[in-house]
Amino acid sequence: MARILITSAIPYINGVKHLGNLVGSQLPADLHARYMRGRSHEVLFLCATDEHGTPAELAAARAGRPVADYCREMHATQAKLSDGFRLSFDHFGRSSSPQNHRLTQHFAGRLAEAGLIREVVEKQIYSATDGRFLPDRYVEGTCPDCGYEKARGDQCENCTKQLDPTDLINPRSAASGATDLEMRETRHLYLRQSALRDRLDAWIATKTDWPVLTTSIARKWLHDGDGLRDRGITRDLDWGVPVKRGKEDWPGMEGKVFYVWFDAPIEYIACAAEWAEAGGRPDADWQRWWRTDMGAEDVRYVQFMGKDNVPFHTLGFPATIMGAGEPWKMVDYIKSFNYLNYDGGQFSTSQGRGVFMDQALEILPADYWRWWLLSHAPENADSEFTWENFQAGVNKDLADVLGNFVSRVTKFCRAKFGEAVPAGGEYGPAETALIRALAARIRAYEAHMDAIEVRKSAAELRAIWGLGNEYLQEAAPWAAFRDDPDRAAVIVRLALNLIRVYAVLSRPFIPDASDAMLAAMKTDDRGWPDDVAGALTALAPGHGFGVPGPLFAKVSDEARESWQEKFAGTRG
Ligand code: B3M
Ligand code: ZN
Repeated sequence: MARILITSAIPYINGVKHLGNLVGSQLPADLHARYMRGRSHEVLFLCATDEHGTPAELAAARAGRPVADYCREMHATQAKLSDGFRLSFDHFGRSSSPQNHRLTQHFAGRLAEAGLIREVVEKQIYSATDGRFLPDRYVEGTCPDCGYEKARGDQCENCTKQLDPTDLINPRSAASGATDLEMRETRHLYLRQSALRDRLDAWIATKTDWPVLTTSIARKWLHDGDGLRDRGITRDLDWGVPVKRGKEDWPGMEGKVFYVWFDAPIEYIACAAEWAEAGGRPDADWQRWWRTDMGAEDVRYVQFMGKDNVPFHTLGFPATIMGAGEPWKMVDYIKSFNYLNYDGGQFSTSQGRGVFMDQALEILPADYWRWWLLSHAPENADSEFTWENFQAGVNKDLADVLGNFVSRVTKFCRAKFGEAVPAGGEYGPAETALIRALAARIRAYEAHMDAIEVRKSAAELRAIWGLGNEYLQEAAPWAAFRDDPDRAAVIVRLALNLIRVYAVLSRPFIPDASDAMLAAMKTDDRGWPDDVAGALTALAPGHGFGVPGPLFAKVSDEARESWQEKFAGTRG
């Protein structure tokens, strides 16, 4: 039995996530966690909300709420949606937790002691009216390129030009509209990533098994000119982790907080501490996942994220850990994803374009989304959500293949033999052939799941479901029943057992349907089919079962069209 630590990139607090966010980190992480638990490994699966930074402050201001309240409420909202999608986190934490405050300050202190932090005095925009420095997004003005009057300090939304706040014409504070802006000196901490470059390079070089998407991004930032620049890790904001050196105040840093990308990855560790505290466990319980001097040396740590987050996880966070010089667990495998597009364009949070997690669950249960998203995960390239493709995937794979199999088998057995696994006859050549074919496919499925090849796993699972239908079609128990009821009993007995095996194998993808199949088979036996022949006799003659309601309803053309229309505009 192995021990697997799994983290998903922690979603920003500033609103409900869309399906593109979901399939880029949390959902495949959940697939892996469920699979590893299904194989009897010990798993700790962590996620949290990423609560600091300008986006959080601005979202709270827009909602007219104090930022701490806004974050608390939005964390609850996101937690509820995670549950709705059956994301099986052992803990869904918060980067604003006291644990993360302490650990972030601790890491900063260690880095300072190691000589890896330097102080830099720079000029930044200050608003006397607001009594504060204004981060890029807090400055608005006219775009020098296109003349758009509401361009933000980091980018013009109209023409997409990347901007510096000082580029803006007639700059004003986005918070108050004040125009009395001036340049003032402010002091910030920089992490000397450049000093760690060789160590990072050597470390990445050992990761020969990582997806190309991950290592190519890491290498690009390591080697492209000024890629691994020293990085400012503090900001002039109110909301965040106050800048301290361990427990000590940091002279000159009063009133400043750490940059959100400094504290967010540290939350992966803090989240384990939150998990322990929430469960009344001793510190040693989380340290055995995170400290290689306290039991974590045999942990396999896997991270999931969208490609835009890769530089922070291959370089930024490892630099923090290496630089701290303490025996913290480093990541063993980084699974990254491309983007999922929406119906000919992009999903967009700022424009409310696409389907968001709350909207998705309002129209269909989680399994429909989980199956389609995972079977179309943007692994090797960007992929696209279209309603036609979604309808086709759900109707074919879930309703026609899996749902239909379960329904046909259970209804036929109830009609001819009653609601118990029928006795009589023995497995013959057709069953032996099926078992052999199944075993080959199940071993392939395991190999893809072990390798976190999400699409290939889905394709293999679909083929495994297909084998059941093909067998049923050829063995034709309804025909056999007339001349040889024992033969029909054999076929049905195998098929009923196959439903349980399907429940176990499919569980990582479609947990609710898996529950429904196990409940229909009146069993809690989630034993993995290591031995396929044995697994297909687990439900013995006489074992009761029930006919479940339809596992999946088809998506009608009318429904598809109405959703297409409903989601064509932007979110209100
Ligand atoms: N919150 C970005 C994102 O949600 C960021 C990830 C942090 S992972 C430590 O895509
Ligand atoms: Zn512009």
